Amino acid sequence: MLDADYYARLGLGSVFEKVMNGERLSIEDGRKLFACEDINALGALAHHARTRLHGDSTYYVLNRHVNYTNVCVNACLFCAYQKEEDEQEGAFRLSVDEIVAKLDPKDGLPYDEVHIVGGCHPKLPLSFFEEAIIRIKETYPGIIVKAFTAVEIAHFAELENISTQEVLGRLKAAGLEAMPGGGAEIFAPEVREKICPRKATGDEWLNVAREAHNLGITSNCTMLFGHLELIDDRLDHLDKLRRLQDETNGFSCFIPLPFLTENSMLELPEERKGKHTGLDKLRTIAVSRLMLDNIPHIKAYWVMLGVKLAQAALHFGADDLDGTIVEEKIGHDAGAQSDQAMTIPQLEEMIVRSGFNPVRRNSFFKPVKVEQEA
Ligand code: V47
Ligand code: SF4
Repeated sequence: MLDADYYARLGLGSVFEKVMNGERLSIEDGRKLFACEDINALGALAHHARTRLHGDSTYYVLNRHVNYTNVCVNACLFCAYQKEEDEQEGAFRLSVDEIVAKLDPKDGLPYDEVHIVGGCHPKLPLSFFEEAIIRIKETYPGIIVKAFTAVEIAHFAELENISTQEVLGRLKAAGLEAMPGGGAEIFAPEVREKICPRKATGDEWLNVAREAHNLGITSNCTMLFGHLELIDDRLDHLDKLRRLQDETNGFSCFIPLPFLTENSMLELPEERKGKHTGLDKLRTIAVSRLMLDNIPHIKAYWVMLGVKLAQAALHFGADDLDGTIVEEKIGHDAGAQSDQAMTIPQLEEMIVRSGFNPVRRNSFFKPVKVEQEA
C-alpha cells in the first residue's frame, strides 16, 4: 500500500515523502489529505505514523466517569445533557459523599483513573471541588484524578473572582493530576459563536491548557466535528493545538468527537442533516494523526464512535480506546448507541480482534499490570 508512485498519482507525492521522513505537514497538506479520494491510502499513511510511535500497542484504562451535575450556565446549542437550573426536571447535582461512593469498585479492581466533569453550575464553589478531590484521594490513594475541562476552570475563576492560574494551583494542591480535553469544541470564532456562544473562547481554552501544563498538570484535547465547521476550521483547530504543544508538551492525547445530534438544539443545514458518514469520522481521525505529529496519542472514544467504528479507527491512526467508563451521560443523552460500560476482558478482546496488542495504561499512558478480571 505504501507505494510512492501511487501517492504521487493521488496528488500526495510530497505529503507521502514528508510522512516517511517524519517531517511536519502544512495546513495545505492537511487540505490535500481531507480531499484524498482513496480513504484506504489515507488510512495507510496514518497507520504508518501510528505504528512508528506505538507499534501494535493499543491502550485502554480502567476508569470511571463521574458527572457531578448537568446544570450549566453555558447552554451550548449542541449539548443534549445541559439543564438550566437545579429545579428543572432531570437536573441533578451530586454531593461529595455521592461522588466518593461512586468510586467504590465493589467486587472489582480499584480504578486507575477517575474522570470528573460537569456542567458550569452557577453556585458550586471551588471549595466543593477541592473537598471532593481530597476525599477521593484519602479514600482511594491509588486513583489518579483527571478532572475539569479548561471551560470549567474558566468558570470557577469567574465565580470566585480569581485567576484561572489560582484555580489550577488550588486544585493541584488538593490532588488534581491531569485534565480531560473537553470544551475545546472548535476554536474558529465564527463557528464557536454559533454553537456555544456563552462558553470560554478558543483562546481562553488554550490559555488555561497552557497554564495547566506550566504547573505540571498534563491534559488532553478534543475537537467536536461534523456540525457547522468547514474543513479549514478543523485544520485551524489542529494547528492551534500543535502550536501549543510545541510550546508546552503538556498534551497526552487528542480525541476527535463526532457531533451526535439527538436531543440537540443545534439546527444543521439541510445538506448536512443525518449526513455525517463513518468515512468522514475515519478520515478526520487519520488526518489528526498525521497533522498532530507532536501529540503522542489519538483516542478512538468508543462511547461516541460506537465499538465497531472505534475498532476500525485503530487502523486509521488511533492507538487508544479510553476505558471501562462505567457510567456515561454526555454522549448517551445525545443518542450514543454504545453501552455504558466495558469490562477489561471486553476491551482486550475488542483490541485483539482488531489485530493489536492490548496495553492497560494509567492517565499518563504508563503501562499498568493486569492482575485479574474486572
Ligand atoms: O466537551 C457534548 C462533547 C465533550 C456532544 O479527555 C458532544 O480523555 C458529541 O471531552 N455530540 C465531553 N459530543 C467529552 C470529552 C471526553 C470524553 C472522553 C475522554 C476525554 C478525555 C474527554 O463532549 C464536550 C463536548 O465537546 N459533546 N455534546 C454531542 N451532542
Ligand atoms: Fe455546559 Fe458542557 Fe453542555 Fe456546554 S457542553 S452546555 S459547557 S455541559
